[in-house]
Amino acid sequence: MENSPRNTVRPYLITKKLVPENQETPIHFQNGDIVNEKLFFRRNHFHYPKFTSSFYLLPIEGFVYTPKVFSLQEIYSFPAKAIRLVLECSGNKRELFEPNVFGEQWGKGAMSQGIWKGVSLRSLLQYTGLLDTAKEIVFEGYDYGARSDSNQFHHFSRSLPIEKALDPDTILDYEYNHHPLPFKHGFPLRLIVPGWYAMASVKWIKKMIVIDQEFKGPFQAVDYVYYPNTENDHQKTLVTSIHVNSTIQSPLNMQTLNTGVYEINGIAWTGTGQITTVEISMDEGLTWHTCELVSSSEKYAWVRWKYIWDAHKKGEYTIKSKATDSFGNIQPLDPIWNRKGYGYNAIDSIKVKIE
Ligand SMILES: Nc1nc2c(c(=O)[nH]1)N[C@H]1C(S)=C(S)[C@@H](COP(=O)(O)O)O[C@H]1N2
Ligand SMILES: [Mo]
Repeated sequence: MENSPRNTVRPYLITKKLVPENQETPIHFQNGDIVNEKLFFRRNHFHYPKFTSSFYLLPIEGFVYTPKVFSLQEIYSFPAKAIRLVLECSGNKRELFEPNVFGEQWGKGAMSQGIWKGVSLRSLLQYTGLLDTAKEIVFEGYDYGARSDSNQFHHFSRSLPIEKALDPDTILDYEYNHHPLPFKHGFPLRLIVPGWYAMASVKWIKKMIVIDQEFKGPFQAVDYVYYPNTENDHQKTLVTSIHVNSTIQSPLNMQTLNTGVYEINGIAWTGTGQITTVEISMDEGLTWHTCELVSSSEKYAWVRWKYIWDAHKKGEYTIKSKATDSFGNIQPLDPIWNRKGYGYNAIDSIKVKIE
């Protein structure tokens, strides 16, 4: 009876807000490398958009030689590319910043991973060309609404510098895990920008506009900016690449265990290169041990790691995990605090009690 399907308990999304829908992945209960669409985190600024996908067309205009409108059929007919990659919200782990910062109070699950498939943006731009003065490409989403800082309506729009837009791994995606892209994740077309925090991966693309200057829309020039100071905007920088990071999935924070041998496991990821090392500490960071990487370390994807822990001594322990990537980036001991709470990547830390 105990193992009958009726009694199988499955994890759910963790609800942060209902409208717009913001829910996180139960990341501690993901033990594979592919997150099912049902458990993929959802992050929206506005209501879901309403549009008719049967007449869907994608215009590319602005500073191009030949403005062009692509049909979905055309886009599906171009050579496709599938990439396993982490999408991580730049607000992931925001609730851990001290002092606390305003914004969605994400725990550790504003991230997921799966297989994204679509056409390189680069191939579409071959048909339009780019003028010499082209600087950035703006991606406008179908969704829109008012922001709390103005009563004007805005679409969710963001831009990419031409160089990143031409990276063959930057794709216009129409499939997730070998199925049509789910509506909530941007059907029929979403941008996927590997290695960058997920705000760059604009869902429900309405049109693309090539511009000859820096885009200043509020989701680029107000939000998704690191502001190091509380009082002023000095030294602000744009949020782009995913920081090297790791999360301990098991045991759980504040779990009580009996003495015994345990497998500590988790994930590590980065937007720059690949993960090279994950280390673990059982003594608040005094001594570190190298973990075994369970899956192969690929660009854009998370790597799973484990460490066998002989917990024979009773007491309270602080377990920490620290990842390093091939660019030599290492998770810092303390988070890099910023006013809007982006890019949290301090060494991951949990407490357990052995009794
Ligand atoms: N059109 C549109 N694209 C968007 C957003 C949005 O609100 N509207 N949110 C962005 C942010 S901040 C994140 S973290 C990811 C979330 O993607 P998901 O909902 O598919 O997980 O989408 C990005 N793209
Ligand atoms: Mo996000």
